[in-house]
Amino acid sequence: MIVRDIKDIIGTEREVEGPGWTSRRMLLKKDGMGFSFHETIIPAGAKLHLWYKYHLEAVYCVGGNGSIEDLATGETHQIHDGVMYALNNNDRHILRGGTEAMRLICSFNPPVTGREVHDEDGAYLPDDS
Ligand code: 9YT
Repeated sequence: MIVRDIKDIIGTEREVEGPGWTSRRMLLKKDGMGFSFHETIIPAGAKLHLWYKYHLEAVYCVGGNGSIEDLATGETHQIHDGVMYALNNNDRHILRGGTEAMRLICSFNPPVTGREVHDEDGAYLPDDS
């Protein structure tokens, strides 16, 4: 069994930051679950162009607010505590922070391996190990 407290992840190599996001990677590929599991913080007012070409991602909001724009349809969905979105078609999207920091629980399949950050398209590169 794996039991981890977010307090023991903050400030370690499992905490990764990029422009407009901080990701605390509670489960990685090496943990052997077949998916990775993160807490992600998106500050108020952030704007992220994302396109996980090589991963599927599910995201569940547990605090704060923001929105996601589906670039295939132009639709924008509001995000707040209790809302989940799943990028089941490797969907290109814009994630926007709202009026207060969003706290998101995210899972990636295949799992993120460590310290991935977004490339110029907003993707994490595939794991070729
Ligand atoms: C929601 C989202 O994709 N934010 C960017 C960071 C990512 N969730 C991660 O690596 O935790």
